[in-house]
Formats: sequence, structure tokens, C-alpha cells
Amino acid sequence: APQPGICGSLGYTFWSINRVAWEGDTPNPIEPLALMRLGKSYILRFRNETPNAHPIHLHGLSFKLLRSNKRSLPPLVTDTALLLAEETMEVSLVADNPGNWAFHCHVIEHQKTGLTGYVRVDA
Ligand SMILES: [Cu+2]
Repeated sequence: APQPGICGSLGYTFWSINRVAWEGDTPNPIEPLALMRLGKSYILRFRNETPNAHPIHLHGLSFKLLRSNKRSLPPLVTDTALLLAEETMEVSLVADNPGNWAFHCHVIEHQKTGLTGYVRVDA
């Protein structure tokens, strides 16, 4: 039987993260997008190579908006970043919560057609 998945699937994909589309409820989940160690600090680079805006959401952790190639960013600590078309953004975080944390576009049609993954924080 299918395992509980992050977001399910509509059975087809249009989007990917790091060239990998989330396949939904599969018995062999894909690898995490990032492996982080508990208590360490990281900078993540979000690069949107599409002509669409994507509100990218991370579960379980908060990050600080650092910089963008398109605009100045408010110094917010948040769990969601609106990536504009062709925008590259860097954010920083402290991996202070162990687990597998969903990382996905919050446009549900994008999320369910591939624009989903997860990161892992190991204890
Ligand atoms: Cu999207």
C-alpha cells in the first residue's frame, strides 16, 4: 500500500527541484534535498529558473532572508519566501529541529505536480 506522503500526486509532473520531481506516495521516497546537522548554520540558495512566481515553504525550521538578485529583501525570519520569476535568493538558518521537513511550493497545483521535496536535520 502507498506510504503516507508529503502531498500526494496528480499522476504527472511539470516541476522539479534540483532536476528531481516529487513522485508523491511512493514506497521508496526520493533522497532529501539537503542533509543538515543539528545545531549547525546553513545558507540555502533558492534559484527559480522559471517564468512563474513560487511561494517556497519550509516546514519545521525558520530562515532569514539574506539577499536576492532582483530586489532588496526585508530582514524577516520566516518559513516562506516568494520567489519571483528568474529570482535567486539566499537565506540562512540554524538547523535546530531534527527530522525530515517538507520543502515545497505553496501553489497547490505546483506542489502536487512535482515542486516538492524535503530536507533532513540529523541529530
Ligand atoms: Cu510554484
